[in-house]
Amino acid sequence: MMHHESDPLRPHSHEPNFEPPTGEPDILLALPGGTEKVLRLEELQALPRVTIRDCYIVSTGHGTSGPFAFGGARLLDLIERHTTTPWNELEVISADGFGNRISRAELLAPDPAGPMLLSYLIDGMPMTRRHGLVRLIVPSETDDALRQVKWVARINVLP
Ligand SMILES: Nc1nc2c(c(=O)[nH]1)N[C@H]1C(S)=C(S)[C@@H](COP(=O)(O)O)O[C@H]1N2
Ligand SMILES: [Mo]
Repeated sequence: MMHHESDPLRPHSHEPNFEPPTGEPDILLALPGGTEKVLRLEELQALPRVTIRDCYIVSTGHGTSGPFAFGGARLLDLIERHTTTPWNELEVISADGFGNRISRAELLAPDPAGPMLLSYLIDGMPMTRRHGLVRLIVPSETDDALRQVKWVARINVLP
């Protein structure tokens, strides 16, 4: 029988976690070639702040919440600030092992709904760890919240 590997970062059905798995919002950025940088919240806050209004978190299990205005740094701004070598794909992985794969093409051509954010503000207020600090916001995703990754802990930049 054929064995199929499943990609843990590919959207799949999932019961969301509600308890923050760890305390600190630091993000480990792993760059092509092996360099790793620890990003503190202050570094996200120093990048241009973008707000995306009318975002809904649509859960197949526990209903829809929102609308929220999510504020934060553009994911593309952060990557471009820290990377000079060419790259093709990002893996955005949470502290509870949830994740999202993002292609360079997708990041360079933002959806009309808005660019992907590393969000640390919700409705103009600091996001709490319980809310997901730091949360990936993918405005184009309106189905099942599988890309709205809470507790981002690691970003792998792949060639
Ligand atoms: N880190 C992490 N992010 C996650 C999940 C999770 O389990 N862990 N669940 C996803 C799913 S399936 C849903 S429906 C939403 C729930 O978001 P909420 O807690 O803001 O309602 O978070 C998404 N992001
Ligand atoms: Mo979900």
